[in-house]
Amino acid sequence: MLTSEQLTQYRRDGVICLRQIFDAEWIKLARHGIDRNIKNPGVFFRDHTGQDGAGRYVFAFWNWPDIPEFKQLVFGAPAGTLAADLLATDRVRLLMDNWFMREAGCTSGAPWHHDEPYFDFEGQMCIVWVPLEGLSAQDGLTFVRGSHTWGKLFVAEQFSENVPFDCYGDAYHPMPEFAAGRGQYEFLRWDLHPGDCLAFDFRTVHGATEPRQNSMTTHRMTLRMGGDDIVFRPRGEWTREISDHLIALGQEPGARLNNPLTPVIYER
Ligand SMILES: O=C(O)CCC(=O)C(=O)O
Repeated sequence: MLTSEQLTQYRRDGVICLRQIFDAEWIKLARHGIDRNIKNPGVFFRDHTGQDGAGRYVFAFWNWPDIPEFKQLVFGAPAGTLAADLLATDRVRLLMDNWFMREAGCTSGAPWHHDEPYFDFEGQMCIVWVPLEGLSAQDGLTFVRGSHTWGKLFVAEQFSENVPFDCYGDAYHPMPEFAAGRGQYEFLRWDLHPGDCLAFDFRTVHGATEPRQNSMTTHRMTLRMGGDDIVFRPRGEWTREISDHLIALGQEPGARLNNPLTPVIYER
């Protein structure tokens, strides 16, 4: 599905912008699924609206078994095919479906982070991030080019008030002050139209910390995926709720994924 130039770019930068991958039907399904989910939020619904309360910033994950629209997106084209190319694997597992909504006027957003320390998974993983409305570069995500190759784990930040949550241990470093050292880093971001997506490595540092320009509510659907060799390794207290959930579904710590919530969604 992807050209060798695109794959080279993904491996070099840790992120790639892909144009017109998702059709109008996919976008419609994702929007309907989100609307259905908002009416019936599950246990993994999170409200990270800032203290000023100016427009909600909410997200939810692991809803695909209960939301028929999400089930269709997860098992249908093209997300799995895309991940098979990005991860150079023949079997792709869904790790998580996760949508985000930022209402008009919302002042809160994703702090600088990379996804690795939020998850109990070990191995090669990618995220496909699909905006469901057009977005200016400033309203989307900004990436630190090449940060997936730094070989460093950063403290997982809580999304609401940008304070470190209980992520501890010598392995986790403080996130660099990007605003102060802007010249040292190269940043990547894109204007996006419905149908476009950003695909990025689990280790690539990114955030949405700048003031919003968009005066309308925006939604994005993301699928987090890995190869069939992903191992489940609970990280610590800060991921306990999600680790316990997988363990209750029969997932064994230290073993390859084998639970109904993270199925194989694509096989070549
Ligand atoms: O879309 C957003 O608001 C944040 C997404 C994000 O940071 C992620 O998917 O890792």
